[in-house]
Amino acid sequence: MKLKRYEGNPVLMARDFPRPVNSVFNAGAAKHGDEYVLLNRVEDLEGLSCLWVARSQDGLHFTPDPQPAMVRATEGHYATYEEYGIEDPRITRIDGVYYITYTCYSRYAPCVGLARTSDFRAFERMGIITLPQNKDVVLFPEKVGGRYARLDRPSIVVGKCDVGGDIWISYSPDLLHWGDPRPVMQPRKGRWDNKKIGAGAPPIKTEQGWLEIYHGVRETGSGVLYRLGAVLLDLEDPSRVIGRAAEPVLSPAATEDFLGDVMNVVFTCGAILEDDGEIKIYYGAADQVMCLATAPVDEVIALCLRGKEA
Ligand code: BMA
Repeated sequence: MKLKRYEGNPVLMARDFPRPVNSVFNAGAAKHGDEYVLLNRVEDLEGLSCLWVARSQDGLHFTPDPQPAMVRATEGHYATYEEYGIEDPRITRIDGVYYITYTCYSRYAPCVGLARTSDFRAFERMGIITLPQNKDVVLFPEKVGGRYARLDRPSIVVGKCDVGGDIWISYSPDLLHWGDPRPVMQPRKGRWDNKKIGAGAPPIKTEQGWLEIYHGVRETGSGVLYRLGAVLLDLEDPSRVIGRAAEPVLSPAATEDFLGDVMNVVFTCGAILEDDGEIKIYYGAADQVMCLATAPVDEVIALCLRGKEA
């Protein structure tokens, strides 16, 4: 099973934006009323990222807003954490509010911020919800066992200085204070996701379990190689892996996956499950452009169930 790349890729490029920017990639995705919304990571010409909304009626053709939605704070509380920019937003709708988890970059290394919006016009920061180094936070769209839940990826040092990371779950009464952390899954030795892994799109609820599209990284002779994988987590206890696809669902293969600032990268922060069972996975290619790939969700789930447990 492989995701099908949209033949009109890329769906967004730097030149689509109303002012000169370096790149657009790793967007969070949501359906708000009859509109598809991508909250893009847009890197400016200085190399600092902000978050910028683009809208679409069909999920294929997107128009960026005139201005970014959120730019790094340069004064006040958040300036400490956002000094080098804000990146890789994920959007989760909980009880009608869209929560955004995003990477805050600063001299203190990455940590994760939480913001919210009800309309994708006004955005409000709520707090910093991890210590550094942590990234790839995705919120579950509903409480699990009476608590909010999230996946995250605290970085760990492997060997003397190499950085790796596993996917963890933790829980919260209020989305701001998190605890009860448990490991969920690890890189697999010798395989395509052997170096580090991180949650991609927020978990999608299906009858068979929580479907999580994640990224897996392998170190190669020419640098790191980012691919997308799929895993199914237990609905009642999402710290338990039901099945993890053995092979990636998307690997760099199209020209746009190689032609950019960082070669050999496909990276997702957002996916939408349509009523007809198609899953739309939006992904950044080569840290340069935004692309789309699709698959029947049942096929992705079947691949997870065929995979060995992590
Ligand atoms: C990760 C993040 C992503 C990026 C990827 C590949 O660590 O910084 O934003 O797409 O590396 O460069």
